[in-house]
Amino acid sequence: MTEAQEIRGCLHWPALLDEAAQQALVADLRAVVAAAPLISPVTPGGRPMSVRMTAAGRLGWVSDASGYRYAARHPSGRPWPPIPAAVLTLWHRLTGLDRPPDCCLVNFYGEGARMGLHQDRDEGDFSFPVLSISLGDDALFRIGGPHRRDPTSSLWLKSGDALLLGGPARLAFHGIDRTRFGSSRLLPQGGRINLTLRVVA
Ligand code: MD3
Ligand code: FE
Repeated sequence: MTEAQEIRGCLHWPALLDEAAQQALVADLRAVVAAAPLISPVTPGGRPMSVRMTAAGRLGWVSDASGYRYAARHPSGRPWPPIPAAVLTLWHRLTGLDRPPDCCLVNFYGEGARMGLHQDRDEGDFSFPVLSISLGDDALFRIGGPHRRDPTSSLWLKSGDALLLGGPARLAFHGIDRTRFGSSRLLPQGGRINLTLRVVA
């Protein structure tokens, strides 16, 4: 395995996945999106997010007029498709955990999409890490500390990179300031996919 680098308590594996492994994941994700189409969530304030999302696994993330939460079904009423086997293998290998994640969130960043600084705290047990896998266009990731006012560090995430957020970093504020649309040729139409694997409860 390539060397991991530590930044603000996160472990970053640049270029963990080679081109063939990235292409294989994209093929798996096309099947996920066919079964559970991308949706445009709304923020708690009711504004549409620029990132489109879907999920695989026992639970996925949904948002509607009554708020946002983890749910066992896509808004279509169908259960979420299974998490691709290659994604589960990465989870077990990088976290060292025997238990599988409950959710593989799939975030899609088209041109101009971004994700504001936020904390992920809708899961039941913050002692479990979150694993992120980046595919496609470069993205400027920013991470701070447990308080919004804490200083932040930035890092470009590239296609094939993995990031493990555990320990104190699990409750750090983080976001995606921007992407370089079209910087990668992995997705023929451009864009970025980020997978986050989580234990929800
Ligand atoms: C740090 N996604 O889905 S991945 C998210 O690139 C999210 O789509 C971003 O933030 C993306 O919630 C960033 C890196 C990441 C994911 C989860 C974290 C960083 C994290 C959870 C806790 C702390
Ligand atoms: Fe997050």
